[in-house]
Amino acid sequence: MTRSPVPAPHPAGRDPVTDPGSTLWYAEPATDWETRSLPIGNGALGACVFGGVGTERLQYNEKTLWTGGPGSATGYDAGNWRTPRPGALQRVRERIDATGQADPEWVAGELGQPRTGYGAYQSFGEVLLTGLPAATAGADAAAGADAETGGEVEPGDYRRWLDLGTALAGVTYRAAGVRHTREYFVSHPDQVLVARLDADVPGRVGGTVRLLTPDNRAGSCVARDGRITCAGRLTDNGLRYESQLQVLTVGGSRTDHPDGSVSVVGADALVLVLAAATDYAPQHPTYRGADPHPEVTARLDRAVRRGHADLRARHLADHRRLAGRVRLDIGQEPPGVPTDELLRRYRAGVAGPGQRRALEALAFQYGRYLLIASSRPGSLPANLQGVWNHVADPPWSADYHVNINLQMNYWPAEVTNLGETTGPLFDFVDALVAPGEVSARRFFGARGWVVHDETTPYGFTGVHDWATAFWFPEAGAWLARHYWEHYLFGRDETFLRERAYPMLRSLARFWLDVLVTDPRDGALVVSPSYSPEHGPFTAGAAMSQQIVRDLFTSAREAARLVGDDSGFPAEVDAALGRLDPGLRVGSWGQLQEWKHDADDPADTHRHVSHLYALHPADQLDPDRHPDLVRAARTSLRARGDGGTGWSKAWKISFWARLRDGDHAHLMLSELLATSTLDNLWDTHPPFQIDGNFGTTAGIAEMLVQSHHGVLHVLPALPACWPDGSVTGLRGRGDVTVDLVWAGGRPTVITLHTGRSGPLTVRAERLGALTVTDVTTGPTTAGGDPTTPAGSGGDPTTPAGSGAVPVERAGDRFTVDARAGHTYRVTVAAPAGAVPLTGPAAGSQQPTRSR
Ligand code: FUC
Repeated sequence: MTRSPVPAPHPAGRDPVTDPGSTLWYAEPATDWETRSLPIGNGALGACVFGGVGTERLQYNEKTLWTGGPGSATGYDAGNWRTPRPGALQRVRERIDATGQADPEWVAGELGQPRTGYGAYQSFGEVLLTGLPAATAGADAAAGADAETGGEVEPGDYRRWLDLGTALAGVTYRAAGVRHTREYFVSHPDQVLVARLDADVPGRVGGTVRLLTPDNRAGSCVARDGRITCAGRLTDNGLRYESQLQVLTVGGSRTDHPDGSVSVVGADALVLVLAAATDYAPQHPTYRGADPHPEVTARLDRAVRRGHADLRARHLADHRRLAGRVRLDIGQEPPGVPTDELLRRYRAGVAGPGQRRALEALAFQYGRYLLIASSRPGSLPANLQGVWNHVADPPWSADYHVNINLQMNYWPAEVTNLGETTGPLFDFVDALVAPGEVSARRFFGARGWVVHDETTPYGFTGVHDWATAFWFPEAGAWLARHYWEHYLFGRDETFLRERAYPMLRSLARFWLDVLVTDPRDGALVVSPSYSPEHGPFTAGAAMSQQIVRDLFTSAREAARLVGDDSGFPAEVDAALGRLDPGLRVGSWGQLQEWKHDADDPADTHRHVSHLYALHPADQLDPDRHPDLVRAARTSLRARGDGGTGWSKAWKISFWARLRDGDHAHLMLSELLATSTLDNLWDTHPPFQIDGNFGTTAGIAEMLVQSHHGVLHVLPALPACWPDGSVTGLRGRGDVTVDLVWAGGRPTVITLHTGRSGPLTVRAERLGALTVTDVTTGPTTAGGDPTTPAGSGGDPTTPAGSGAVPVERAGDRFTVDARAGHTYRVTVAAPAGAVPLTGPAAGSQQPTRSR
C-alpha cells in the first residue's frame, strides 16, 4: 500500500460548464458507445466517456493500433497483383472503346483481387472504474452498471458534458449529500489522457481502476506502485502495443492488486494519467519502429512530474489557441435543455428559432472540435471515425476511404482556421508515395504513384474486388488538391516548394503516363474510368476528367510559381490542351456524369461525383459559367436532398457554391434531423465522422468563399440567419475575415491580411463603405457603388491622415492591403434596401435520395 501525492486539488463542485452555447450535455450516463458516449482526443489518443455513476468506462484508442499489413496472419500484398497480368488493363480499355462501357463485375474480375491482410483500426481498451461513490440501484440502472457502494443520487442532479471551447468532458452528480465531479481531457502538449475525480467532502473519493484489453492480442496487465502497465502484441500482425496508467491520490490509500487493478479508498481526489503507443512507424515496407515501452514510460513519467494543474493548464492553452480562433453567432439562444432533447426538438420541428440556431451553431463548432481532437501533428490523420473506435471490426475498418471521405474530413481545416490540423494528412499522403509508386508501376507501368478507393496506415495502394468500389486511381490527385489549397490559404512558399509542388508534379506525371486518346474524338481521357460508386466503367467519366484537369491546372500554376524550367510545364500544357474537361450538358439539361448522355433523372445516388467541378474544385463559377452552373443545379435537384450523412453534408457545400443559402440550410437541417446521433456524431448510418466535418465546411462555405482572387462574403446566407457575426474565417490569399451582418447584409467586414497586395472583396447589397486601417488609423470613406473602378476619377475620399486605397466596382471593392494590417470596412445599407426575406427555415420540402 502506498500513497503518492499530487498537487492540491482544484475546487470540486464548481460548475464545470464554461460556455453553455458550446457545450454538449446530457442528464444521463451513456449506455451506448456509438450514439451517446462523448469523444475527447488529441489526434493520436482518443477516449469516449460514458459517465456511469457507480462504474465509469473510458473506452480509449491510439491511432496506430491497426491489424493487417506486413506480418499479418493472412499475408499481405498491399493490394498489388500477386502475379503479373499482362494485357489486362489493355483488354478493359479495348472493350470500353469497342462497346462504350464495361460491366463493373467483369472489370473487377480482370483488374481486382480479393483483399488480404487489409486489417482494421482497433480499440486499445477501456479504463474501467468500479465502486465509485454513491450509486443506488436506480442510478446504476441508468449507468448500465453494477452498484458497488451505497448512497443516493439526487434526482435531476446528474450531468455529463463536453465543452468544445476547452475540450474538457465531465460528469457531476450529488449523492448522499456529497457532490462528485469528474473531469477528463486528452492533452496534446503532454500526449496523455487525464482524469480527475473530486468530491466536495474530504475522503469521499475511491474506487477500483483497471485497464481492459480486447482479446485479439497476446499480452498482460500488471499493477505496481499504482501504475498499471498493459503490454503485448496484436495476434494478427505482431504489432507491439503498450499503455500505462498511473493512479495518483490526494489523501486516502492506494493498493495494487495481483489482477492488475489498483484500488483507492478514502481519498480527497483521484487523478489518472494514461499514455499509450505502438511500434507502428509510417515507413514502407516494414511499418515498424521502436518498442513503445521506453517512450510510453518517459511520457507518463514526465506527465506525472508535471502534476495535474500544469497538465490541465497546458491543455487548456493549447486547445483554446485553436478552438478560440473562430466564433459564430447566428442568433442562437442557450438551449436550456440537454443536447439529446435539443436534437429531438429539432427533429420534431418543435424547437424555436433560437434553439434551432443553437444546434446549428453547435454542429459548426463540433466539427472544428472533432478535427482538433482527431488530427494533430505527429500521428495519423482522422480516419472514418476520427480517432474513436470501440470494436475489432469497425465499419469499413474505420479506414481511409479516399473517394471522398478522407478528403471531406479536411474540408473545414483551412477555412475554419485550423490549417495545422492538415499536417497528419500530408504526412500520411507523403507516406503513400513509396508504396503507391510500386502500385503505379505494377498496374499501369507509369511514373508517379497511385492509390485507389481506400487505404490503411500500411500503404495499401492497390485494389480489392468489390466491383463498385475497387478502382479509383484519381484519389491521389484529389488528395493533392489539399496540398495546393494549403498553399493557397497560407501562402507558405516553403510548403509549396518542398511539399505541394513535388506532390502535384509526381501525380501529374502519373496521369501524363496513364491518360489515353479517346477514339471518339481524339481527346485525352481516363480509361477505365468509374464514377464513384455506380454506373458502368467507361472512358472519361466527368469526375475523372475534372480531377485530372484540376491537378494539371494546379501543377501548372505551382510550376510557374516555383520557376520549374524543365520540360515538365510544357508537357502539362500540351496535355491540358487535349484533355477532355468532363463538363457536358445533357439532354435534360443536366451536367453529365458520363461522357455519353446516360444520366437517369430518377437517379438519387449519394455520390454526386460529376459536380466535383463545382465543389470541392472551383471550375464552375455562377458568373462565368452560367450554363454549366445551371446544369449542375439541375443535376443536384434530380439527385435529391437525401443520402447518407456525408452526402447531405456535401450538398450543403454544393448549394452554398450555387449561392442558394436557403437550400444549403435545408441540407443542414436535413442532416441534423435525419443523420445525427444523440452525441452529435454524424451517421452514415452507422457513425461516420466525415459528415461532421462536411457540415462545418458547408456552413463556412455559406459565409465565406474565396475563389479566383475574390473574397466573397456571405455568398449563401439563409433567410433564417438574418443577423449574426463570425470571426476568424480564412480566405485564400492569407486573409482572415470577421463579419457582422444584419438584415441579411454585411455591416462590418474586418480583414486581417497576411500578405501585401490588392485584396478584392465581394458582397451583395453593399451600400457606401468606410474603410479604416485599424493598424495605422487612416479612414477612407466613399466607394460610391455607381463609380466604376478605373473610371478615371478617384473612387475614394481620403478622410484620415493617410489614404487607404480602395476601389469600388458594383458589388466588389479592392483594398490595397499591407501585410500584417487589419482593415475594418463599415458598410452602409444600399439605397432603398429592404430587409432580407425568404422562406423560413424548414419551409422547403426536401426530396429524397439514397
Ligand atoms: C464510400 C461511400 C460509402 C461509405 C464509405 C466509407 O465508399 O460510398 O457510402 O461512406 O465510403
